[in-house]
Amino acid sequence: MAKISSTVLRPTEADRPQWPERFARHYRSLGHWRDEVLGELPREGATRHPAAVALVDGDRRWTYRELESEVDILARSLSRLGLRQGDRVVLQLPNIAEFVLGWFALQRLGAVPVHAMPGHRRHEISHLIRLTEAVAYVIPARHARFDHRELAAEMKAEHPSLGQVIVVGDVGARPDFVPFDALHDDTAPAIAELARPAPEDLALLLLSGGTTGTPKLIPRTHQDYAYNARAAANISELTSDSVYLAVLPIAFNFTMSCPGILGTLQAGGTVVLAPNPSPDTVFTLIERERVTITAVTPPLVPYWLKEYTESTPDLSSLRVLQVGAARLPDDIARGIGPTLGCRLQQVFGMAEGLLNLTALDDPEDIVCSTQGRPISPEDEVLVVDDQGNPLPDGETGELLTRGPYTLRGYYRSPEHAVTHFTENGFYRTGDLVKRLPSGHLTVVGRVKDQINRGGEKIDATEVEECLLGYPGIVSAAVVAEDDDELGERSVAFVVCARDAPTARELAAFLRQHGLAAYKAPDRVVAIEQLPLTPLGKVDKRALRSRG
Ligand code: J2J
Repeated sequence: MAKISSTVLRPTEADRPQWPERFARHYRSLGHWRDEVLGELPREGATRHPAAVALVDGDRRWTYRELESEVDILARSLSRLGLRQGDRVVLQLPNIAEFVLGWFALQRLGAVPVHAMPGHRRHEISHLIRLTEAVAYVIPARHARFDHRELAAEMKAEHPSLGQVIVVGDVGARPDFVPFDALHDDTAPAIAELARPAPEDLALLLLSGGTTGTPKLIPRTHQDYAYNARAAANISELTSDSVYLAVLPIAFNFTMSCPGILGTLQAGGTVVLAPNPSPDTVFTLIERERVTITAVTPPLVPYWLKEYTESTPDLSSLRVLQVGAARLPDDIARGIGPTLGCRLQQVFGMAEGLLNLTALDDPEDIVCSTQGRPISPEDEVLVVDDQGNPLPDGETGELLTRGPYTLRGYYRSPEHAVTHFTENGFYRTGDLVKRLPSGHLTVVGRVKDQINRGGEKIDATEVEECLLGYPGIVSAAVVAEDDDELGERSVAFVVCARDAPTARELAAFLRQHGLAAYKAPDRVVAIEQLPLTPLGKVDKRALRSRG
C-alpha cells in the first residue's frame, strides 16, 4: 500500500470559530464538557461491559470487546497507510458495520470523518474534498445501482490531496484502491506516538442543509458531540438494555447522535443497522433483535402504520419511535401511540447543533403538537421578529440559538459569519417557531431558502445555479409546494428561450451535472417572467402561492 504524505494540521482558529473562553469554562464547570474524546468510547465499553453486544449488521455482530479490538486494528492499519491526526477523510458509506468501525478507527487516530450522504454525487463530493483537502475517501464498491469506484477514480484524478480510496467490497480495476478488508490486519504495528486528540479538537464535519449555493460544513468537537449524544440519551431514557435500530442513514446527525448510535453506545446498549427503511426489513429486525427505540422521518410513518395494521408483527419490545427532520402533522402524530403501542418522541434537530426532544413523560398533547424542547439547560433560545427583536411566548418568529453543542461558525467559511450568526454568537436557524411557556417549540415555517423534502434538505440556490446551465433556461426559481406524502416537494419555475424541459429531462441534466438525485425538481413550470419584490428580488412567496 502506498503511503500518503500528510502534514499534521491541528484545527486552527482560521478553520473554525470557537466558543469564547468564558462560555467554554462555564460548560466545563457544569460537567457538560468533559475530558473525553470520541475514539475512546469503544474502549470504555469494553471495560464496562465487554461481553454485551455493541453492534449488529445482518448476521455479523460485535461485542464491546470485539468492537474495541476491531477499532484498534483498523486504526493501526489506517496509520500504516499514512493517515494522521487532523487529516480529513470523506466517509460515504450506507448503513453497514464498516461505517461504524471505520468512523471509530478514524476517531482513534484523531482523523476527522467528513460525513457524506450515500446519495451524494460528483457535485457534492468534489466540493467536500476540495474544501476539506481530504486525504482519503471511503466508499462502497456499488450502492443503490451506482458504482462509487468510478466517481472515486474521477475524484482522485481531480484532487491532488486525495491519497487513498478505501473500498468496502471489490476494488475492481483499481489496484491502487485499498480494500477495506485489507485493513483488518493484526500485524500492523502499534501506533507509536499516537497523540490523544484534545476534547476541544475538531472531531467530525457534518454537511449543512445549506442555503447559499455551496454546501457548508459544520465543525463538531469531541466534547460538544459527546455531550449532545449523552444529553439526548438521558431524555430518551437509554440504558444498557436499549437496542437502537439505525434506519435513516448513519451519516445523518439524527442517526449518529440524537441519541442514535453514539448515545446507545455510551449507555452500553446495542446498535442494530437496518439496510433500508421498508416496513418488511424494519419489522423483521425489531422482532428478531428486540429493538427498543428507532428513528424515522415523517413520510415513513404512514407506511409503517399501514403495514403494521395489515401484518401485525410483534413490536412489543419497541418503547420509543422518534420522528423528526421535517414537520410531523399533528393528526399522524396522534395515531402512532395507539397503533404501535409505543411512545412517540418528536425530534427537531439540526446538524448545526440545537436539538429539541419531547420527553417520554410529556403530556400526550405536547408530544403530538410540539417538536420538543432543547435538551440542555444551557441551550439559549430566542424567538425574534424580522428586526431581531425578541418576541413573547406564543408569537411566531425566527429561532436563534447558542449553547454547548451549537456551532459558532462554519468550517473554513468566514464569509458566512455575519449572515448566519448574530454579533453575540447566536446561530440564525432560519426556522419559524412558536414557543410555549414550558419551553416547547412548534415549527411553523421557515425564512431560509430551502425545501424540506420529507426530511431531505434542498438548497434552492444550489439547484437554481445548476439549472441556469440547461440550454435555453434564462432564469429559474426553485420553491417548495405541499405534497401529501413528502410534506413538501420541489417545483422549479423556469423562464425559457425555447421549449421548456420536462421534469424528467431536467433530472437527467442535473444527474449529468453530478447533483444528488433528490435535488432534482419534482415539477417544472414554464413561466413568462419571474415575479419580483419591490426590492427587485425574486418573489418566492408569490411563486409558492401560484404552485
Ligand atoms: C420541522 N422541521 C424540522 C421537525 C428538523 C435530529 C433531527 C433532525 C435533524 C435535521 C437533525 C424538524 N419539524 N421536527 O440534525 O440531529 C428542519 C429545520 C431544521 C433543519 C435541519 C437531528 N426537524 N427540521 O433535520 O441539518 O428546518 O438536521 O433547521 O438536516 O431541518 O436540517 P438537518
